[in-house]
Amino acid sequence: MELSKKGLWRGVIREFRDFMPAVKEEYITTLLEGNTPLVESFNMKDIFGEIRLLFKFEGLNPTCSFKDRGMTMAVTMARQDGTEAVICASTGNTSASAAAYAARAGMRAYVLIPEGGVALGKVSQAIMHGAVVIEVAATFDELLAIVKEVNLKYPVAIVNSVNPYRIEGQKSGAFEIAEHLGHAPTYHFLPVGNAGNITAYWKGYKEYESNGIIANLPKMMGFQAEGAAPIVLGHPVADPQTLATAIKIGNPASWAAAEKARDESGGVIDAVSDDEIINAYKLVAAREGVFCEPASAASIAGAIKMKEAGVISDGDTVVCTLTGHGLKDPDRAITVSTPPVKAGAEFSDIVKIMGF
Ligand code: AN7
Repeated sequence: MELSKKGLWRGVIREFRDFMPAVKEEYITTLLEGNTPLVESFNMKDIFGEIRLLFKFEGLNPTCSFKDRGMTMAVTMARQDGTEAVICASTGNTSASAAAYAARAGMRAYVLIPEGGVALGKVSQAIMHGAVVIEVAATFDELLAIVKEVNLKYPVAIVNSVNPYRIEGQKSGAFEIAEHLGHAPTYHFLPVGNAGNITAYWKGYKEYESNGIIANLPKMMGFQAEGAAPIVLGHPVADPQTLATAIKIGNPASWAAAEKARDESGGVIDAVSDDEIINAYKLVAAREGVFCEPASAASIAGAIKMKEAGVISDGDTVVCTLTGHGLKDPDRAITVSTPPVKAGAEFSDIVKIMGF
């Protein structure tokens, strides 16, 4: 038997070098992010019929969310520019990623999080990677304004998706899907919070299409949570509300770019309720063995809504980006599930519970 000759994955900057901003090799800061699975759905045909449905499972990145694709690029650039610290406001995943990549680069990280609004796993990551974690009684949007001001006045690089290098790195998700399928999907669904990811995916698809790597473009389908749906409403939401804390954002930084992605692609930005999000979150875990966090499931909830509305139909290829891992938010998983059955160490009791 021979060993596999497959090369080792080198992270998104090196793998997609021709499409990434030029950086010197010595500054590349990577945890070998990207190369995440595109998992085909088999067990949801009662809902989706003959739609080909696939999940881009971004929870399998190094810090368990899609943010790592952009963070490798943003931290690499900050390092190349000689900056010694990074800062972000975050609903959690950006802070986890910034903290990890800053640690890798030997830089300081400052992260501002809304008090009580960040899932446990994400806070634990930021702390473990040595970031200065500042919890504030404020919304994400208010914190982003503070972070922008710090960036203007002090030598600290902002690594929120207002940093254009974040978008450059994140567009690699679209490259991988295009390479995997050999074409773009008919529809691409994703959750929308600060709206960087929908912007990045659209940029990625367009770059592959204009370079002749793929011949088609998808319709971009963004879904906000009903209580945090500024783009759908057409105005900022001062006090956003949703169980999907990752997308609890009332004034997205990439608002205009997201609308452009929607309009150029002929797509939709719509909202789903928390009930629809939790239903999709439980469904994909129970039926497909894929555990994503609640915000990620807004993409699936959106696809279910669009299937019911007759927008997507048999023969379409539909990709849902599952932006973060379910283990990020164990509290929510436990809250929405049946608790474990308690039993004594008696063989007969246990087999009885098993139904024998
Ligand atoms: C799991 O970490 O904004 O529309 O500060 O963590 O690109 O903002 C997270 C966003 C979707 C929305 N799914 O993406 C942050 C943050 C998950 C997320 C989004 C986020 P964007």
